[in-house]
Parts: sequence; structure tokens; C-alpha cells
Amino acid sequence: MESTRYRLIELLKTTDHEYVSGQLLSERLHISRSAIWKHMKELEKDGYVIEGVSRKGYRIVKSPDKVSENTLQWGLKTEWLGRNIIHRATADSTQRIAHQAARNNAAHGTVIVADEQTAGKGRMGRQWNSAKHKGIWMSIILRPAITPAAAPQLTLLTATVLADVISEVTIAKPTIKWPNDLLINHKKTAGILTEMQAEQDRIQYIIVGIGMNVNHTADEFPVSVKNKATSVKSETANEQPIVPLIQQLLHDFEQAYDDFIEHGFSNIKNKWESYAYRIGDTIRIQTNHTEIEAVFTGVAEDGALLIHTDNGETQKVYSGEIEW
Ligand code: BT5
Repeated sequence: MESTRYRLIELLKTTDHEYVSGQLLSERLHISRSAIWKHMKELEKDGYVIEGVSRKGYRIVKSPDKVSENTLQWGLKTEWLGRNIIHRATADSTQRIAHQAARNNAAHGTVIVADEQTAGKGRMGRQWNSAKHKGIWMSIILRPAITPAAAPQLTLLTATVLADVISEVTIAKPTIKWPNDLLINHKKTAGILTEMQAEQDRIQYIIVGIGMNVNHTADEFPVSVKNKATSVKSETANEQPIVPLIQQLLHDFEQAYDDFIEHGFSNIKNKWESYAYRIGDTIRIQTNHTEIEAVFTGVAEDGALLIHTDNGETQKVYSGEIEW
């Protein structure tokens, strides 16, 4: 039943807004035309608006924006990513659920997504504000055959995917601020939290956490982040439906990841640098012992920030307070 409905959506979506005849649907799905009609009624219960016109057929007028395992999978154009989805209306943190699922052998490509998080996590114990229905709060379980040292490359990969998705779907011009911030007009729109479980030189699993502010208005952010946070809607004046945005994200992520596994990091490095915030500018870095002023030139293979100092040296920076 579920897979018939899935294929039905696929068929209706391939022709975009054109009508697809009941005859064609019934031939492709090997079910009667009255059975097709019953499936259409069920889809309407899930929030689809489908128009049926005699002698023309059916077309999707509106897809639902209610996030669920079904609505995310219907029309999802991926091979392996998101073939297993865990959706929660409320979660403390999708990272925690993902770790638990990964420990219980959840497959590579499993996706955990929540409408809201009550204890969303940033890096180093910081909090991530994840208001209900306002954004994408999602974790992806990956089991890559790469060394633990290469794991930070996945954070950079994810940032390029988020920048691509925003560029494809909206008129905004995103930039990536090293190491893991996605900005629109200098304000943070998304953040990435990559966590790894590894033993010596073998990765057991990696969880890539993605938080993207989508439909907040400026006054919907808490005071603590109001000055530095923004959303896609605030910057483009357009509300974005969440379901197709997640589907596009999963599609682009799968492509980038497969390319990375097959061809290595170089394509991602180039793309990352093309989106980089303030590349070529002089920045100031406060490390444990000194303050350095240097030109930010790019990223290294291992994910470090590359800077060019006054005395002509190129240095790698792994952490420190950076004044952008
Ligand atoms: C991050 O941390 O940017 C990583 C955020 C990852 C969140 C996702 S949501 C799905 C998954 N499940 C989780 O529990 N987490 C992941 P960091 O670079 O440490 O940035 C955190 C800082 O960003 C905070 O200290 C605030 O200053 C700011 N911040 C918090 N919420 C924000 C928001 N919604 N938008 C913009 N900035 C925010």
C-alpha cells in the first residue's frame, strides 16, 4: 500500500503541474482506476490537494507541508539518504536520538528530523534555538570508510550543500563563515554540528547535525541571538515550505557525499572557497598565547583555516577566536 502511494506521487511529480491520465497511472501501478481514486483520497488526508479532471487525469495542485516520514519520502529523489526517516514532533535533540539509533545499528543514511527541539545543541555545549515549525532541525547518520582525521571535511561538505540549497531555492546569496556558520547578509542562518564515534583509525559512525532557520520573522528569535541570527524568510521576504526544502537538501547532500567518497575533497574545497565569507580579507585571530593578523586565503584538506601572514608564511588555524 505504502509503496503504491509512493510510486503514485513519483508519477504525478515527474510531470510537474501537468495532468497524468488515470489510464497511465493504472497501467504503471497495475491497479484499477477506482483503486487509484481511493489512493488519491488517502493522499488528500495527508495534506495533498489533487485535482482530477475527466478525460485529462490528475495533477498535484499543492503538496503538504506537514513534515512526516511519509511526506518526506514521497517525491524524495535520493538513492540511499533518507530511505529511513525518524520524525518527531518534539525532540530534546535530534543528535541524541541519532546517537541512540546509530548505537542500535541504524543504517547509513538514516535521517532524524524534528518539528522543534527543546534542548538543541551547538558546539562546545552551546545551545541551539529550534523553534517549532520554523526551521530544519535534522541529524544524518553516516558510516563512511574514511579516517577519523578526515571527518571535519564532512562539516565543510555540509556547509557547501546548505549554501547550494539556499542559492537554488531562494534569491539569497549565502556565504560560509569558517568553520561551520552559514550566513545571509552577515547573519547566521544555519549551523552544523558534526559528532563522531570512532576507535583508533576506524569510524563507527558520524552524525551530521543541521540547524537551518527558515521561516522565522526577526522578532521570533530569542533576545540572546536576535542581533546575529536571521532566517531565509527574513532575508528574502518569502515563506519557504519545509518539506521540499528538506528533500532538496537530502538530494544535494547525497550527490556531494557520493562525489566526495569517489573523488575526494578537492571539489568541495573549491566550492567551499567560492562561498567563503571574507576570503582574501585580513582577519584577526586570538589564540592561547598570541594575537595574529593575517590574510584569510582558504581552507586546507583537513578542514583547517589557511592564513597568509605578513612574513610570507602560510599557516593553518584549527581553533581560536576569530574577529571577522
Ligand atoms: C552550531 O553551533 O552552529 C551548530 C548548530 C547545530 C544545530 C543542529 S539542529 C539539529 C541537530 N540537533 C541538535 O541538537 N543540534 C543539531 P555553534 O557554532 O556552537 O553555534 C551556537 C551559537 O549560535 C549559540 O551560542 C548562539 O549564539 C547561536 N544560536 C543559537 N541558536 C541559533 C539560531 N537558531 N540561529 C542562529 N544562531 C543561533
